[in-house]
Amino acid sequence: MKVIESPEDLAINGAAPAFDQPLHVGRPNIGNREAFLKYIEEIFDRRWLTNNGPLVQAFEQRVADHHGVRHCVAMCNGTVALEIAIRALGLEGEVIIPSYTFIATAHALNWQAITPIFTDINPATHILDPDAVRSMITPRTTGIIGVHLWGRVAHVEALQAIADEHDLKLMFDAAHAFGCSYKGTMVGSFGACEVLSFHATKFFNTFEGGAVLTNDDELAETMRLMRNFGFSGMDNVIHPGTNGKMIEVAAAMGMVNLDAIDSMVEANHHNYTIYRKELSYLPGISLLSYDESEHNNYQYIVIEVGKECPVTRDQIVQCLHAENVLARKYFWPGCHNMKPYSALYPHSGLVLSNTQQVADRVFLLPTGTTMNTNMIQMVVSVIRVFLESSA
Ligand code: T4K
Repeated sequence: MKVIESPEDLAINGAAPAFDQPLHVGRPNIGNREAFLKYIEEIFDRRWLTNNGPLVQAFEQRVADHHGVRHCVAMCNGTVALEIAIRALGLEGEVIIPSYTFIATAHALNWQAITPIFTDINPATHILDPDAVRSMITPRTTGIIGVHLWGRVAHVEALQAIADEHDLKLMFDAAHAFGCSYKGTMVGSFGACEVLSFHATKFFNTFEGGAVLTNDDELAETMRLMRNFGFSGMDNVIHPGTNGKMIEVAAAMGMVNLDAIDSMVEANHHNYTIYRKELSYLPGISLLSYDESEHNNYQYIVIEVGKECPVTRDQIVQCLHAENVLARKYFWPGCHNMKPYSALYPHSGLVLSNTQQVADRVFLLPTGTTMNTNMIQMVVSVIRVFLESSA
């Protein structure tokens, strides 16, 4: 590995990149390969590939147990899981969501002709601000979708109080929050239901996949019907539905990754600790912290670039990309600035000043089981030398 001590060592100034191969945010964690291949052999032997197979059922039970919740309804991905949960809850009209989230939160509503009402976040926590939620309620509002962004659990109590007061449905996009807790209670039991994503880029993955967690027996049953075209036994359709089923191969990946979950969290925690130590000396650079008294998955290394920093967020990202460190500007520029929402609601930014500021100053750095201490120190050296050379 090269040494980065002065501006001439930086790739933006003509030096060779720090890394031969790109370092990705969202590099998949992969559990035991032999165990996975054994599951595949068993799937072939059984010739049962999808449609609520035995591995999907076993996987659902383990995910439900992991989160201390009655039901896990596994799906083909997190977006379809969101769509099904939204429909099963009967949401319509307007639904309040943060703009500062992955676009799927908004699209899952728009796809079903429901209007996402983009609402501002708390700039310190990056999660939906309950006071802002209150101010966005209209007679057309039917629900709120809180997002546990970066795995930091939303203001579940305040949002539930607002939902109860206004007779609204409350659910959570928990795509980032597998294995996270709030006041000791694991994600999965808040609101009417919570939606997980097991996409390849999540610290826990099933290649593609998602699930809805809920303690509501009736809601779970409805979602099980909806993910399988509304079939109740052979030739008997009793509900509108779609194809949201998880396949056996995905569940196999889930089983081996569940076996490795502690080591994956440990790797993320280790990386987070190293990043925190190394970054603490850099002016205007701060690392978003996790509450160590809760269960966290530490899957996102979220950096904020403050006013005291001599360079902009975009300049740092450009410098890192030149070194093959593919830092990401999640979730810039905010859903409200993306199509179709920027054209449909051109003025929504007027009430989203915190969202705009946060989206302009955040970037994410690589973590996960493919990163190690030396790599992190190198990434931070790049930022440090770039800042020093620009001061
Ligand atoms: N709600 C929230 C809050 C979410 O964050 C998400 C998904 C959802 C809902 C919807 O859940 P899913 O329907 O996806 O299950 C990625 C993921 O595609 C997306 O799942 C995730 N959030 C989002 C935060 O990140 P992109 O557009 O950034 O993906 P992409 O292809 O640029 O990949 C990210 C990096 O990971 C790349 O630099 C390459 C690397 N990578 C990617 C894949 C797929 C790998 O190294 N290996 C891989 O296999 O959205």
